[in-house]
Amino acid sequence: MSLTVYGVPLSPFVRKLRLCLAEKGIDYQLEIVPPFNQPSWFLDINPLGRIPAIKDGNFSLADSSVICQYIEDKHPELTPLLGQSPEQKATVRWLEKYADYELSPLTTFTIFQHRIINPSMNKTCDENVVQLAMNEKLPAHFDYLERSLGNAEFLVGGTLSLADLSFTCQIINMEYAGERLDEQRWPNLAALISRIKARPSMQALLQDEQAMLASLK
Ligand SMILES: N[C@@H](CCC(=O)N[C@@H](CS)C(=O)NCC(=O)O)C(=O)O
Repeated sequence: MSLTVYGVPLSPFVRKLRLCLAEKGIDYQLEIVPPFNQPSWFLDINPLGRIPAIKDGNFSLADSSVICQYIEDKHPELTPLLGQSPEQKATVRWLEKYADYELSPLTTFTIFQHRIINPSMNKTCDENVVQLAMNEKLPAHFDYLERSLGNAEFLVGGTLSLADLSFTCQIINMEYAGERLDEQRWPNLAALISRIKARPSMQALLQDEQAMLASLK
């Protein structure tokens, strides 16, 4: 097996990459590298010290979006996840970026961080910032994404893409921290999350993540 993914299972960005590989049917090995105190060889791959990164033969690369794009370009014969037409490709990139840069500061780096990571490191959970993220900041994003999805089965082009995976990966970290998207208010998004979570690619990962989640709790 020549492809190695570096990271930890609970990271939404690692999860996104692993889903991308699973949906394309690409084998890889996961080598655990935490998001802090990384060895110097890892900082040679990503001087920013962020996970995931990969090694594919002699080639190393960092950043989940860049890696998924590389995998898509390298294996055009496998299930495409980045759209078909220029418009679809641009929209997938936009929504992936939206999830990674607009949702993650709230779902992962606020709610998951305070409720799960902080207590595991003997730091306090600031419930005020969690409530602010959940009740004041996230709803406008969910409104936008609910409108973008409409009654469609997937966010872009009627087929699974990295837009759906990136969004759902962020929601999973929020759910691990005890919060759920209100299905009365955002019914289409809630249904999308259920569909993506039911996929075999996701089911396999979620089982894999439970042990690590339990150890943090
Ligand atoms: N844009 C990056 C974000 C990766 C990221 O922020 N990963 C977190 C873990 S969820 C991390 O490694 N944080 C450590 C740090 O920022 O020092 C990607 O998509 O790969």
